[in-house]
Amino acid sequence: MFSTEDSIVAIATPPGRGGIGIVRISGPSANAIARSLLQHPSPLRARHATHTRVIGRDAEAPAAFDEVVATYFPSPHSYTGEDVVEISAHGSPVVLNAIVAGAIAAGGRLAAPGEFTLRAFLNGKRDLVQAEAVADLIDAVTPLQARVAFDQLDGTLTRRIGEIDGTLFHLLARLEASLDFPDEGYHFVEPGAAALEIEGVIAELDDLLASGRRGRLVREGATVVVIGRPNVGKSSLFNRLAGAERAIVTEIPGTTRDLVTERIDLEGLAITLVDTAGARATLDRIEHEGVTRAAQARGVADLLLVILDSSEPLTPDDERVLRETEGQKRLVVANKSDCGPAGAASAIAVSARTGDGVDRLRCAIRGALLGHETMRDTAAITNIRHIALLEDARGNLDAARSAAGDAGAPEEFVLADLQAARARLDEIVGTRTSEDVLQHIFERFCIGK
Ligand SMILES: Nc1nc2c(ncn2[C@@H]2O[C@H](COP(=O)(O)OP(=O)(O)OP(=O)(O)O)[C@@H](O)[C@H]2O)c(=O)[nH]1
Ligand SMILES: [Mg+2]
Repeated sequence: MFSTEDSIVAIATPPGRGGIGIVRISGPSANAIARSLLQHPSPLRARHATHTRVIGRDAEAPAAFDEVVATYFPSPHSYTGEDVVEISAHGSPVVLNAIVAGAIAAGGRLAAPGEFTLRAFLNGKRDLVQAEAVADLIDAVTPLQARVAFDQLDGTLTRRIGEIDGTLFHLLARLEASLDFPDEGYHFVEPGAAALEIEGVIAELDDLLASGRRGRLVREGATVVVIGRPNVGKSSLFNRLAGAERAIVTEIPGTTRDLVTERIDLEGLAITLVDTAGARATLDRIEHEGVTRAAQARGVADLLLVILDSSEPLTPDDERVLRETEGQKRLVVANKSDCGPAGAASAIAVSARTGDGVDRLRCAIRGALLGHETMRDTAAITNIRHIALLEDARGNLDAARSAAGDAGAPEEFVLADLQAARARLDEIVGTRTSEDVLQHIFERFCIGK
């Protein structure tokens, strides 16, 4: 299914116009295809920028249509591990499409999404974790997301998993030796010691999994929903946090009737902030629909901001909102601190009008979502596929530990469970991953990557 026999071509730069656009060609005939497009008399020098021109494919009168710089990366020292030629032309879609069309006419095939990175994986240039990190790095919307993705691209997670796998391998080897030489009356590893070692590996997996929840927040972002009774200043605070006058603010209770969303970067966290209609019983059909939508938004929130108005006593509507959200992750915010005494001691006092306390609120949001440690050197794992496989491996190790601690259980049981755990780890880095999983992973990429 994944053929690497042919040569693939695609525009590697984003769609649209720009100063420079790059067409990438990879595969056994990349060099020949490129040369048929270029007006360059001698062969391209490896890893040298060659200034030349691209020519049209009209055999009668092949006219040059742009000045380009072509770079030839012979296999295996290229992104994909194959022969690669990159042609940097002016960033005109017309020019770039003409180069791609010329490459296809010369025997190339248009690359599928992610196919360059897939080939890099298939040729052993990158493991699966690193290939997935390429997509994450390209998709990153905050600097923190980019840094975590680059860490994985750099191999941090791969090394960590390699170490864990190494420990398991060492243990397996000794257990097998004990099985192979039972008559010598000599255990290469005592069952009790094996259980302890497995325990240690479980602790490492737990450590990694604990970073996963926070890592996922960094990678996928979080939804923060602003709720409260009408007129407490939800939309005003929403606008403050968004840094733009997105939602309509008036002194009339019931102003907001729909969900208003805005993506914000909150100290590196990608947050989808949602403003909602004020919670109250209403006969107005439009407002009623807004209140229903607000309730739905509550259901999908990673964090709720429950807004109170510190210039007024709590109303029954406030009390109902507080009661209903008790079990959910929330921050209680006392707004309008500029014109009232601070409300409940546990509430965060802010003023959407003056901006007072808003920085503290930002910190509190980040803290509520991530915990207060910094992300440095910790978020090794962000991807739900990795998390699921690590959890499976942990399950296998649990079983292995029980079997190792149970004098009656045959050692083969321990071996089988340890092998199953290693297989899960292999799947993460891609040493044994089925084709449909690969297909699914690389479909996420865009063409040219
Ligand atoms: N003094 C003061 N007034 C505020 C503050 N925040 C909002 N207001 C005022 O409170 C009124 C209501 O503000 P909104 O932001 O529309 O309130 P809301 O909670 O979105 O109201 P609904 O959309 O009706 O549910 C407006 O007149 C705002 O100017 C604040 O921090 N201090
Ligand atoms: Mg509003």
